Amino acid sequence: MIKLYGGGTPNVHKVLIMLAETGLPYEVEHVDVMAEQQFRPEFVALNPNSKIPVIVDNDGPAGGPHSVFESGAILIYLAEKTGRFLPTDPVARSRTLQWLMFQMASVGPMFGQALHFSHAAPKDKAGGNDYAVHRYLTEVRRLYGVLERQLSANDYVAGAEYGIADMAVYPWAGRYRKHLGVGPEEFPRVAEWTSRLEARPGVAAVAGAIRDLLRAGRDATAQAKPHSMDRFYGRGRYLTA
Ligand SMILES: N[C@@H](CCC(=O)N[C@@H](CS)C(=O)NCC(=O)O)C(=O)O
Repeated sequence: MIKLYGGGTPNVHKVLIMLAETGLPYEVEHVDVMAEQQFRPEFVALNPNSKIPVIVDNDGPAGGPHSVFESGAILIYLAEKTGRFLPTDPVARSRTLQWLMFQMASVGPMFGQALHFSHAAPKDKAGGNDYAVHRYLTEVRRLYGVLERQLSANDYVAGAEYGIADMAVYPWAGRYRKHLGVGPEEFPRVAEWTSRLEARPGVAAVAGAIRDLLRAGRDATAQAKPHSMDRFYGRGRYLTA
């Protein structure tokens, strides 16, 4: 049995999709990041970086429990465990890992900042956040353009086959388009790829679970103490772990 420590976030969504696609038995433990549960010693022991998702595989490579943090590393671990969604052919494998790293290094962080400054950040003294909003939304649109070109030449993000690179990109580029003010007609191949992924039984199977986790996250945000919000958003007052 695999335990997924998570909540309603795109990085957790990737792992839920992989678990559903592979059919591995799993259970979810909700970590309320708005209540600072990610800083509890037992969680820090699993992820020194205090972020979700984390998995613990009770049937790990050495026979006992094995924990993995960072969603990209979790996807690779589960792909290697099951022999699925990461090609063994060296060329196709290298391409999948390149696009997975592109998601981890660019799509996730930049979309995250764009959403933060568009929807969550308090206004500055002049009543806005124009510089930050433009900087990150410009980068988001550039990244959509990269994906559009790639998906115009290939059925899936890393080439001809569906795999962990699609699972990593979809929860961000597929699901947050509207929140980022990007119309479906702007990047039609990305929109078509999104619909194709959403028709997959594995992706559809976890849509309800991620909605429930997102709702729990919204409720937790509404109840979060100002101190926890400052810490979660890294507002500079709590520099120690
Ligand atoms: N690169 C990490 C990012 C994980 C991440 O940012 N998780 C957020 C979810 S919103 C989190 O746990 N934040 C809690 C915090 O920053 O205190 C991954 O892909 O796993």
